[in-house]
Amino acid sequence: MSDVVAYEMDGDIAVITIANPPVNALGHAVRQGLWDAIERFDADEAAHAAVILGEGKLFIGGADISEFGKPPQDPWLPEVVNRIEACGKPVVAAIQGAALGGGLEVALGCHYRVAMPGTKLGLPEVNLGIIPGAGGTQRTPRLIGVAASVQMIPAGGNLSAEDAVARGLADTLGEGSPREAGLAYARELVGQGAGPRRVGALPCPKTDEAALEQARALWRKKSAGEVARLAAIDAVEAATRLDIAEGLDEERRIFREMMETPQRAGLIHAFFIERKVAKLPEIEGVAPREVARIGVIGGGTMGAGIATAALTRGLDVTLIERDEASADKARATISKNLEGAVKRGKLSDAQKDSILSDGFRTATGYDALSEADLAIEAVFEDMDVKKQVFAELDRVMKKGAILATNTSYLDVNEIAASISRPGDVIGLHFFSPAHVMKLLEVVVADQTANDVTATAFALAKKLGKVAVRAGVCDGFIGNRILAKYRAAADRMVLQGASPYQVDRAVKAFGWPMGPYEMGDLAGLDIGYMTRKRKEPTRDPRDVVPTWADELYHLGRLGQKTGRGYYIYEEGKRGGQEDPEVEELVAKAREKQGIAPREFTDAEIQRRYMAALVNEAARVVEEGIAKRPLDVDVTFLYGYGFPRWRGGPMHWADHAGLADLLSDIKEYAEEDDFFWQPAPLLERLVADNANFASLNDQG
Ligand code: 3H9
Repeated sequence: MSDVVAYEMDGDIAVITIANPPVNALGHAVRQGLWDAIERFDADEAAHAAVILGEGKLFIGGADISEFGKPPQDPWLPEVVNRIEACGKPVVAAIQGAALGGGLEVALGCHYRVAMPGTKLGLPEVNLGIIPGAGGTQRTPRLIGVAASVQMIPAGGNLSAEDAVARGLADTLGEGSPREAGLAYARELVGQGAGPRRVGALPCPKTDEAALEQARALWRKKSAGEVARLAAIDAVEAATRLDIAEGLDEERRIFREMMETPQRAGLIHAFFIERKVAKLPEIEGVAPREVARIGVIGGGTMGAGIATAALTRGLDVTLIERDEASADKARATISKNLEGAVKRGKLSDAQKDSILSDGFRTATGYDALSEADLAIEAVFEDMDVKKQVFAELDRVMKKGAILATNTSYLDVNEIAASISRPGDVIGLHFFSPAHVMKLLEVVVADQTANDVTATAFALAKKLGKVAVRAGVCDGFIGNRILAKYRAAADRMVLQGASPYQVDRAVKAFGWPMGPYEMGDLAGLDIGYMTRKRKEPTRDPRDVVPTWADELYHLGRLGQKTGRGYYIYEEGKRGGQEDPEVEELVAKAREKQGIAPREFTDAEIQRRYMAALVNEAARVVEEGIAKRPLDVDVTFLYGYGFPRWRGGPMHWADHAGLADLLSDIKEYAEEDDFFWQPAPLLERLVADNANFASLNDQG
């Protein structure tokens, strides 16, 4: 009857199976198929109960997200769920793997739920900028109560099968296959003469003001600027004061409102690009090399972080240091990192101990890497030092091993050219702390073999990282673009904005931190060293933040010295603004004869983002990032760009490229050195196109 929904009889039980790989999403054909199957079951006198199953590893992953934004097609999911619920004979959902979003809503429309052990039952809609729209906010509190609902739904969270049964979201844990478990439960119900038990007909518990208030306070703080999480709480609250039909209408109204927000578009963009980022023609169908044993050279913060990331994911790690004392220090750092994982509940104490005793060793000579499949150097950022390390790796490593550098700006082509096997060389740019940060820039050099790139992507997956392909240039994708918008911030400060106003404005946009707070966190010595490094090639028209150099010379290096742009008091979160910094800035302006002017927060945000997007357009045009989505993923995972804005390139498309270009041209009237429009941006505006149109190119 339907390609994606099968109907068959097993004795007196109708078995309705959804087969719509990969996640049995509830696209139009599935909704229609389910509708038809339920109608048939209702009319089928030989069928005494029905079981709904999802074929494959999971029950249903939710509504079909790729249909969002397109004209809706009947029957809508809420109608399908209501139709299932209205059925005159018992309907059982047999759930395995996951029942998410609309998938759980279908299960809640069923009269009984059997969950297989290991299944996740959840409503992740808010992560996509919407709320559950097929009864999830109305039926869930009827089963698990208001407090548990406002813990789960605005978090986009889920319950394990065991938890779901304990709380009443599911009725029982299944045994055997989902089909066997569903049939057994259905037969039991038929034997008992049980009729339909409609969740919508159950009374909703009374409101729980304290739980609602607590949830609102939590999400106002945790996800400032996001609308869907708070809207989901409103929808649950509606369930407590309205009957089921009115409650479903109210949920629908809020759902539709959320569908229209740019946040929904941003979050769904983020969902798809993080799955698309690893799809690159150069590695499609290319088998990665096997990586089980890795070497890490250098046990500083970065090397120890990389080793920690690898160890926690089951890789065997040999760490090379120059002497025993440094090796012991590295071991201690790794042990502390693992201790943190134990505290966060990610590892057990016993796992930590066995990782350190079985999977990890240190050595002071390179020969220990003769059997390693891949080595990553994380030594001092100096070309000669790196070349020496690579010469050693070239000498000791087996044929087919991969030689990787964690450099954050040095020329990977030059490193590769210095050894006998440049095809095996790649950049793996981790972000600090490497065992926490999700981003990995995979820096592909001119001669890097495709299977080496494929291996880097496979390794990233194994490490739980999100890999982005980057080309070779100073700073690759992320840090190269960062340098530009940091410079735009310094220019605004020189012209009259205070660093604190810049930080505040940038945070109001949604960034987790402003550039000056970020500088304090990273250490102001890093910025100073970068300026020194770039000094020989600096254009005289470039703005130098002399006040930042002065802070460095005063030993105010940020959080680690208790003072930088901000003053940090022991035991207090965050820093206090420092009037002495304002004085240093004022002196710098005076020295250059600059009369300070006022900036609005909106102008600060606009200039900051214009500098970012303009440089990002160059990065794409030069092929450093293959597609705008690579920039978006880099900023979402490496720089804390607000996910609900989709990424800077998605934001730019939404803000309007023509407006952005006209801003840049206006800024260029006062400073045509810094504000040169990127040719790609000009071309897109001339063609009335956007960055998204470039996302399908390889
Ligand atoms: C909703 O339900 C709204 C309702 O309340 C109301 C409606 C009225 N749709 O992640 P994977 C694709 S909102 C379309 O790599 P995994 C995905 O793009 C929805 N496509 O697999 C990928 O495609 P490709 C609420 C989807 O095993 C492929 O499937 N649900 C959907 O690591 C494999 O995905 C959610 O938010 C979808 N719903 O993880 C759940 N889901 O191969 C979203 C996946 O072309 N999904 N695809 O790259 C997930 O969290 C994970 O995909 C899941 C499987 C855990 C299910």
